Amino acid sequence: MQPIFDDRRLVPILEKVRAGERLDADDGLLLYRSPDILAVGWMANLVRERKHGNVTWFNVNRHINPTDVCVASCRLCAFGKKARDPKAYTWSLEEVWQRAGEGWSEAVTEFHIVGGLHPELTLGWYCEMLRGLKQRFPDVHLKAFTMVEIAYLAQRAKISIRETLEQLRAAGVDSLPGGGAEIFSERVRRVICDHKIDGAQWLEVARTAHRLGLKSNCTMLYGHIETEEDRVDHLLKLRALQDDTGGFQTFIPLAFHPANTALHHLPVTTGFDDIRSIAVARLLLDNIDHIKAYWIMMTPAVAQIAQRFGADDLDGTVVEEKIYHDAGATTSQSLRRTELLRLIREAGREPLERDTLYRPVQRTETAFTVLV
Ligand code: V47
Repeated sequence: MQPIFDDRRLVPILEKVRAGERLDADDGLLLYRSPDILAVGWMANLVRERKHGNVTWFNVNRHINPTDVCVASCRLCAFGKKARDPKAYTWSLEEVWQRAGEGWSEAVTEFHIVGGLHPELTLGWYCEMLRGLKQRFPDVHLKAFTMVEIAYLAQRAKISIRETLEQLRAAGVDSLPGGGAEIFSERVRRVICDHKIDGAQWLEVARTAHRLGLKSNCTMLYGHIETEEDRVDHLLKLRALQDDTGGFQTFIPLAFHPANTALHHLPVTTGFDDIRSIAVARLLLDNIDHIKAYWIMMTPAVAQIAQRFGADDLDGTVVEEKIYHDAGATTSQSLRRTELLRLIREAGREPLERDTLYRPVQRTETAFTVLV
């Protein structure tokens, strides 16, 4: 079938997509700039169905944020607090272990664990936290610590990134989430997150993790002061690293939520931009298997539509979310498994529950089995 595109400039891109050819930076810019969202989405859907057929993956997980105390003061963030802030919190180990078991009625397959850069919690403390979680929840995959947290823990422990990752893995880390990447452009990072490791360091930590055999995810924060060139540059840097390591499992575009941040004057992203971010990622990141629609960030309604614009994965039951809700998200904190199933089925897709490593999961009311 030859689709009719309103924006004829997209036809050469369609030809490349049909031939399975890699898109370049100019293609990426045009995809971000074209008003023909249906054409962009049509091509992304083609790639998505080529890779995953009619399946939409989803998972049953719980987020755990042990502390919001953070030495960095990133303008993009409403979550991090200074230790002296009366609203700041740090859970004890017992609290982490207890909360991990709360708030969910169906067996979760994943704990997603991230937090602030705490000036006093040691690598030893985090390792004990992980060992305690593994002891209490041996079947649950621990997806823990962004590249930024890993670099900070290494710096404080005065050991290499590699050694830090090895210790965390020995204590229970099974894979790494994709947060903290923001946008790699140094010009933009100086404004939105000047206390964080730079883009090259983020990529280097990811490379080290992948070399050790740890899978990770990757993200891009969009909708603040970045340009379309910055977005394309970010995606192509992720693609280049993936060519080398193959360690990224999924890409998650993250829309900037300005409320309660130092950048609160910026407007929120539009549905158009959120859908387009999914589609362009699917088209440029030809070597990353999955594109995830994170409903907390884009609302369940938009995440549902995203399944027809390039996304093949819906994350997740979540249970307790702090980072986006501190920044003004009005979505709920949790979706039940049955609600995820409904969002997927109503989009005409086949739901397939996965574990963190994208292995199908079979479950009863209270237990699950990973099909390997
Ligand atoms: O690291 C922080 C970003 C990330 C704001 O790997 C903000 O499976 C928007 O990384 N507005 C956390 N974004 C979320 C994240 C994530 C979510 C779901 C799945 C996975 C995965 C990863 O959110 C942070 C930061 O990049 N963030 N503040 C804000 N105001």
